[in-house]
Amino acid sequence: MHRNIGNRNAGSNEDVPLINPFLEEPNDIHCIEGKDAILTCKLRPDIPPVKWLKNDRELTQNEKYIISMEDTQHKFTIKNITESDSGDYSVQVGLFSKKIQLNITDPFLEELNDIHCIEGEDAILTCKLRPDIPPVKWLKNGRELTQNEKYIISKEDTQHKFTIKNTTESDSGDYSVQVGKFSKKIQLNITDYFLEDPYDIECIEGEDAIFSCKVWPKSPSGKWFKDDNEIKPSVYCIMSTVDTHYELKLRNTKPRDSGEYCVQVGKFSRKMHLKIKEIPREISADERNAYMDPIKSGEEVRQYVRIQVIGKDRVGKTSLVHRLLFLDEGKYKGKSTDGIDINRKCQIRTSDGEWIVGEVDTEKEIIKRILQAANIKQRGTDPVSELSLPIPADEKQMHNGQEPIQIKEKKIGTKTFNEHDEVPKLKDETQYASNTSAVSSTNLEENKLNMGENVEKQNNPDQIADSFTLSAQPQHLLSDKTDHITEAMMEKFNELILYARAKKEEMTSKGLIECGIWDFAGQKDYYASHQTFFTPHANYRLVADINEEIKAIKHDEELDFDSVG
Ligand SMILES: Nc1nc2c(ncn2[C@@H]2O[C@H](COP(=O)(O)OP(=O)(O)O)[C@@H](O)[C@H]2O)c(=O)[nH]1
Ligand SMILES: [Mg+2]
Repeated sequence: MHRNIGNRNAGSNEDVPLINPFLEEPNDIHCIEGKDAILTCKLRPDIPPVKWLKNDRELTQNEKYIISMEDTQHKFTIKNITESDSGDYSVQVGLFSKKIQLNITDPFLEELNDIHCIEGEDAILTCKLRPDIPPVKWLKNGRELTQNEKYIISKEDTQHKFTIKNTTESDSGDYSVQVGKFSKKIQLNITDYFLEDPYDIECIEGEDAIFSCKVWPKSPSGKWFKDDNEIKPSVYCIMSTVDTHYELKLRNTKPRDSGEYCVQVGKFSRKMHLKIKEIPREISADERNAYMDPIKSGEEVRQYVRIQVIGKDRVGKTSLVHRLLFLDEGKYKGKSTDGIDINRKCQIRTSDGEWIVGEVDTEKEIIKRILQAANIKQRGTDPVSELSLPIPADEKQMHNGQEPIQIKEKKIGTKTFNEHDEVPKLKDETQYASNTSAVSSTNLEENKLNMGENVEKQNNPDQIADSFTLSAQPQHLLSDKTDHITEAMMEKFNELILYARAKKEEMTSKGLIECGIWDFAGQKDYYASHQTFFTPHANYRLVADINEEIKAIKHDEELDFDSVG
């Protein structure tokens, strides 16, 4: 009978049972991934062969699908199910068929929450999962984490836990729990007590050093350490807390304060270094104070006007600067500027906006005075007696019979530059520097610029006390006297500081502001370097050749303004 019925022949009436073979309705199945799903149905005995289909396609027995039967109970087992096994199945007996839906059950019983934890604490990631689920995997940024000293995986009933011991900043990130094909994300945010870290400090001895940091509100109070020893408050070590700012102020630092410091807030700490730069012992207490006072008082305003002269090559920039500064145009032969020439021979009076041209600037003055000091010690004499000393015969010879030229600086302050002032040839200086008696005209020119233009031949006896002489010296004499030179310079140091200060005060009282005229080279080669010097605070003078068609110039300048010299 069974065989007859089983001898299927579509359309043949004798093969088709006329009564419903299903003894009861099959149920939809919910199954957890990784498990076996068993689709069952109760069928009458003596029925034609039973077919199992998925999405209307017949499934045959194999490793994955097992078809079995026990009395009236028919079973279709799907082994080790995955997400792809879910779908509409049906059991078909002749013309009768019933649907069974297989659902892969989400193993997660609840949604997961992101975790916030403070650095140093243990972070516990948890999730509730169905019982009877395939193995649970914990991952960070897509990579599986296995149990070790840092990570502890545990479970209690449906509650699964992943503990991260002693968290640090690097533990923060995207974690996920994976069960079969299902996974859920948990974001771990490690909250640091420190909102702003303290940073390393380098300062000069005598300055105050202040370490500061900002922490989360309600953080525990901070402790400060130096080289692992807790710092106790004193008049030199002041600790303070303002809102969530912690501060350690070390007053009047000494070189021995250098070292590693640490601030600890609860379990968290930050390390930082303090480096104290020592002031040379040779500098006296007064000088130190003179140096430290402005540092402590905050800032010193430098008033300086920068005028930048720009424009194409050979349009007359340098000529314009020379004219503005009353420089001897006869001497300027239209030689191209290399790079940038900075002319500091000009000051601006704030009271009436008057330009004062031709002042000797402080820096050059200081250099001259140092050279003066060096020269005096070389000769083993002081400036007053110097002129009365006879010039040694051999020295005279070196000058080809000329007297050594004594050069006097012009009086600083009031005298404006006179273009007819005689500019001496500093032949002796050149020899001093190059240790040779042959002097090229180029050297002469360079020395003139180095030493400042405001020099004239010494011919006024009233100014002898201030005079200095630069004369040729054989090399061996120079080396013997190096220590004396250093000594002389140190002696002069105090005087120089006083001079510079007086000069500054004088300028301030007269309302004078230093002004520098920056003459840029116009050749294209220099364009790249010019960008460095362009600043919105400078005053620009664009020079153009009016012989060129103005439209073309305008176009050119607009295009190239950023790269114009
Ligand atoms: N005709 C005329 N020539 C000038 C004028 N200004 C400068 N020059 C000449 O143009 C040439 C280039 O001048 P210079 O100042 O070196 O140009 P810079 O390259 O822009 O600095 C020199 O030979 C100057 O003598 C001017 O106003 N008129
Ligand atoms: Mg030029």
